[in-house]
Amino acid sequence: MAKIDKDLRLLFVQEAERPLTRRMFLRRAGAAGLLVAGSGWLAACGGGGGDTTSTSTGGSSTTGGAGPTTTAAGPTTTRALDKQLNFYNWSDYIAEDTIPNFEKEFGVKVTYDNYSSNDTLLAKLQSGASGYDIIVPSDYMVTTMLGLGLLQQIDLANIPNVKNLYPRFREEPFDPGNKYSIPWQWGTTGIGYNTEKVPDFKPSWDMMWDAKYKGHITMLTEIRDIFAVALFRMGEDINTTDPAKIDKAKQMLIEQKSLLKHYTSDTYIDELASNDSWLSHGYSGDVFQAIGENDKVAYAIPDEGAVIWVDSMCVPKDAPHKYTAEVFMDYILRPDVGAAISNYVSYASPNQAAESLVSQEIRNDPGIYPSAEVSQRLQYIKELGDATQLYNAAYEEVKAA
Ligand code: N2P
Repeated sequence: MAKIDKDLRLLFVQEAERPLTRRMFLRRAGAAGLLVAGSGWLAACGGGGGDTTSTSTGGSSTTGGAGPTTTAAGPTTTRALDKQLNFYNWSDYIAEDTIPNFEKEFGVKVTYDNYSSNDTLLAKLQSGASGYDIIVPSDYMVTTMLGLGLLQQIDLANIPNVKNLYPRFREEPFDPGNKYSIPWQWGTTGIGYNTEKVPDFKPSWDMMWDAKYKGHITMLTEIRDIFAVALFRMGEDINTTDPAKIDKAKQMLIEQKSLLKHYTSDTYIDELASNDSWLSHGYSGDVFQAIGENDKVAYAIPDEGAVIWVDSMCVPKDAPHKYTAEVFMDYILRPDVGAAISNYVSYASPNQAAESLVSQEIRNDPGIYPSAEVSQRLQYIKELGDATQLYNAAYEEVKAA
């Protein structure tokens, strides 16, 4: 018992240095021999690690208008919150207490479901009333959804903490003035690799075509992300609309297929952590979550360039609980809530007021907050209008090959 107390104290000393992610906690607790089956203390740390879809918190699994319709008590008075909020977010992208704390403070049940690509999110929204109140598309996908009329304007009067954002996140080209979107987190898409299994690693997309590592390479599932890798490798614009270049990128991706373990956007954290995957095309924070579990894993932004992105909270056109969604967004923009998310998921925060609360280890990590020099090689994916069909068709061919 005394040994366990000492080990626990040690864990908390480490925690004071850098807030532990759930994964880091589990790894350290496991190493210290503290994982006891049925331990209530551990159970309190939350659900399982593979939170891909349909994770429901707050004991509710309702999707749709469970709460009373939002009504204004009077023209200028405070409105009532709904009892329910339906939130659809990327997997591995929230601190474990973010939702429980909101539920406790506001008396709102949150149903929390996950997706792992913008393509899945778009398909869900296009398939009709999703019942979601908040979704978190990336920059270019906000533009796509606006073009398709899938989003509704938000009322910034209900989100006074919008002032906490860094100025650049108040004037994003895809939504100047935050009329439709409130930034959640941002990052880059690079390579997570195993320094021991890939001793000759070079920061180049060529690594993802190295036949020596056949069966241990994974690529993400998002169409534009995958094509961006091939186009960077070709030295081309990742937003090209030239059919010949898209076709060449397609051929390159088809050649790569036999080397892949698989395409995945939500299992590679665990696969990197357990030495199963040695080279993973992945999102920065996800790779840093794997690094928290396995110190042989590292993250690289290839010399040819990489995608930078910002994901933002938006309200679908048909959201049943819009006002409650705005109150939730305001809560997320609190400095302590925003910092806790970054500290847990290892992504960069758009919240300037949270800056001093984000752990130094995260703030000073150039893989999470890239230097000015590296930033010059980063590019945003852009919405391409009709040319999107060229990518979608090419992707179908890659899938079928
Ligand atoms: C989290 C992935 C988030 C970022 N797993 C992709 N834009």
